Amino acid sequence: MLRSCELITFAKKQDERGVLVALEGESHEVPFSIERVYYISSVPSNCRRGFHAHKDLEQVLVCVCGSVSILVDDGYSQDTIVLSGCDKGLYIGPMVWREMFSFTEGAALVVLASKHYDAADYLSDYNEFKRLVVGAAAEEKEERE
Ligand code: T46
Repeated sequence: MLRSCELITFAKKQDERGVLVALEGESHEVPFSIERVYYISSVPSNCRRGFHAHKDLEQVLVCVCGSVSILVDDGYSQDTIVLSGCDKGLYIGPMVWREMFSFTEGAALVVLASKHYDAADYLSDYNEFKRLVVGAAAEEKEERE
C-alpha cells in the first residue's frame, strides 16, 4: 500500500438485529475532523470516476454496499484496492491520484472528507500532478542536504 493510503478495519457492533458501524472524526478510524460527507451510487459497471488528486484534502472511503475497485497512485507507484464491507475504510491522504471503477450493481460509496468542497483543491491533469509530486520531493531533498 502507498505511504499516504491505509486500509482501516472498523469495529462492528453486531448482534441478532444486524450490524452497526460508528465512525468518529479525529479517531483511529478517521484521523481528521469530518467536515463533509458525500456518497456515490448508481454507477454503471463500465464507468470510471475520479481521475484527480487533491492538494490538501484527506478522505476515508467506505463502500457500505457492494464493492468498488480503487486505483491509488502517488506519482511513483500504484495500488488497486477492492473495497467492500461496511467495516473497511480506505484512507487517502493529499497528493494521491485516484480512480474508482468496477462498481457492482447497487454499490454505494460513502466518503468522509476533512474539508468542505473546494474545486481549487483538485488536480485533474495527471502531468501537472506528477510535476508537483516530483517538485515537492526535490524541495524536501534540498532541505535535508
Ligand atoms: C474524490 C472521489 C473519491 C459537489 O458539488 N460537492 C462535493 O462535495 C463533491 C464531492 C462533488 N460535487 C460536484 C462536483 C461535480 O460537479 O459533484 C459533481 C461530481 O463530482 P466529481 O466528478 O468530482 O466526482 P468523482 O466521483 O469523480 O470524485 C469524487 C470527489 O469529487 C473526489 O473528491 O476523491 O469522489
